[in-house]
Amino acid sequence: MNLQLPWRVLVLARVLVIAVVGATLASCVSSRAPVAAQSRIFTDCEHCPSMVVVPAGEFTMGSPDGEPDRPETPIRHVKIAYRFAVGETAVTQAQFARFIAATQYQTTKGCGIIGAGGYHVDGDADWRSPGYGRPPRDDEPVVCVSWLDAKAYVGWLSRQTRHRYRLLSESEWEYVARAGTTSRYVWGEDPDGACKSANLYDQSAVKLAMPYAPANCSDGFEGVAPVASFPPNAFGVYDMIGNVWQWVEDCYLYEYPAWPVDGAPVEVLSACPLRSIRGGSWGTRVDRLRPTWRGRDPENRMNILFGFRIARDLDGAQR
Ligand SMILES: [Ca+2]
Repeated sequence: MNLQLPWRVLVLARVLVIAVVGATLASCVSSRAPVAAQSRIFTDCEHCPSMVVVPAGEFTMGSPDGEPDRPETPIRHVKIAYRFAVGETAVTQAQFARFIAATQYQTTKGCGIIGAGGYHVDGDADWRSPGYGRPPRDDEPVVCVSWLDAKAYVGWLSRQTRHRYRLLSESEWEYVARAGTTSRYVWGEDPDGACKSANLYDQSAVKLAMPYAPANCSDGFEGVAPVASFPPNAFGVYDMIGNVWQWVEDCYLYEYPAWPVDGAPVEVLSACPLRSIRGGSWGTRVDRLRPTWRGRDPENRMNILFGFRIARDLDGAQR
């Protein structure tokens, strides 16, 4: 399938985002002292996700190692000239449950799960019952949530805190995942080195009998792991790679467009058929845990391996 979108589907000018969002949030953000100004890690309310301040910076995005139908090119230089905050972990089951309780937001049922015979959609599965064969733990990342559900969550959190919460852009995600590394994997060049850094499809999980080879190491988790079960990266952020895939803001384009390269997300003026999702998961083979690998799925798709991570603007920025 050719996923390349016609160029009449123009990338939205960021000014549109500023116009829409700024109208509602500018006064709120500018009237409050930035919580993160003196702190590298902060929360905006008692039950809000813990946020890590990530510095401005630049990096090389992309790789020549993409699969035939999944390019990670053209490789380009991205300069993120602003600091921002990113969720220290993926959004947890308990954090998402609080959102549901406060809003009565309705997710839909029908989630892709892993069972006998591989993947199938379970019509009764949802974030409360994601097909683990047991209830999910409060400190596990919420899964069986769509991109639309993730957007609803950050909208609610923004209204609650009067700060602008959002999803990461795809380039911000890769910048945070790399955290200054330049190797093929964030842990180095050796795929067998994965298990000290990430929960993936490994020797602990051979019973899953996925249709590809497990990594040649043991991370100790057959399925999902509680958040922050593995060491943080150099930015102090946990689980950017592995455990659950993380929805990002961007509309997926088959190859990267020439613009934006300033940290802004790729948006299109028409309906977006696929959203980018990053990081790999406990059911993912190791070569897809490279920080440049790009997943893409419809924005209403739910999967036992799909969760999300949030971001927040700082310094009055409204991206
Ligand atoms: Ca594992």
